[in-house]
Amino acid sequence: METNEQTPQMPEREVLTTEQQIRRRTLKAFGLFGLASLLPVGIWKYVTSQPKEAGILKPLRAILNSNEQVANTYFSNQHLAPTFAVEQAAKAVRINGREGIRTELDPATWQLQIQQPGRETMIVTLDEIKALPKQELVFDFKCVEGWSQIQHWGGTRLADLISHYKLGTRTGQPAASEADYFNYLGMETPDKGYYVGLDIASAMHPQTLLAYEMNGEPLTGPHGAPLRLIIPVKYGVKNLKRIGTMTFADDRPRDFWAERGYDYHVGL
Ligand SMILES: Nc1nc2c(c(=O)[nH]1)N[C@H]1C(S)=C(S)[C@@H](COP(=O)(O)O)O[C@H]1N2
Ligand SMILES: [Mo]
Repeated sequence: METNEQTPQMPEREVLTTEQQIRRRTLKAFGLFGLASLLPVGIWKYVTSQPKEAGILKPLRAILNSNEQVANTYFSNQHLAPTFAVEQAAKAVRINGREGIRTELDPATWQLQIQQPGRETMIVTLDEIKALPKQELVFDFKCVEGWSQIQHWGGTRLADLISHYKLGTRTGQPAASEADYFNYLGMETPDKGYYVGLDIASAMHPQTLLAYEMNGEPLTGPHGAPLRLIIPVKYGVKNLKRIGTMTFADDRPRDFWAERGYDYHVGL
């Protein structure tokens, strides 16, 4: 959302009743059943009529495949955002929201700090993140203000970082099941000026990226250099620019716009 210096403002958005929220969450919890209820009938038929490969429907498998063993195969949150051809992506990408990114940042000294209960803070560099499998994504980025734009991002899947570094499990070992993961992942800018909380299933979603490129070029400062979150299952607000820290937790992490009265999940 567009904000001014002192008082961040956010326009009205659809407010769900508690009943609607529970219904949505229940649908999501049921995974593919939830998917069935959200997709147009034709698309659902297409997905279910595809042959299975290793127990996972092929169109979904195509998204999950990577050199890394993707831990998100445990998760039922498989509602996929539609994707587009690279040529359809906007050249002039909108810039919106500058909380936590107004100060200068030296990309050379930037490091990602990863915090997990009961474990020492882990440091990961941009080069290490770039060494993970690269994923590109062209999708319709939606802001709660009401605008949307087809955008082209490149980076690594957050799920790949999590499985590669064996992050986010209470055991500190690779996940044996979905239940091993902490419930939430919080992210903050290095100056703590902007922060978001994510349910772990959304964080592990196969389209959730730690992006370091936009339109095939390194990220620019206003778009969140050196590393930002791209999470198509959420509205723009959760797509935190300039990630400084990631913190796994069982309690809900703080969230900038939820603190200002908006729905915590802002899911799509
Ligand atoms: N650090 C930071 N990240 C942020 C915001 C912000 O104010 N500060 N605004 C959010 C909102 S509301 C939107 S719509 C998107 C916009 O991303 P863009 O500027 O790349 O278009 O960033 C999100 N991430
Ligand atoms: Mo936004």
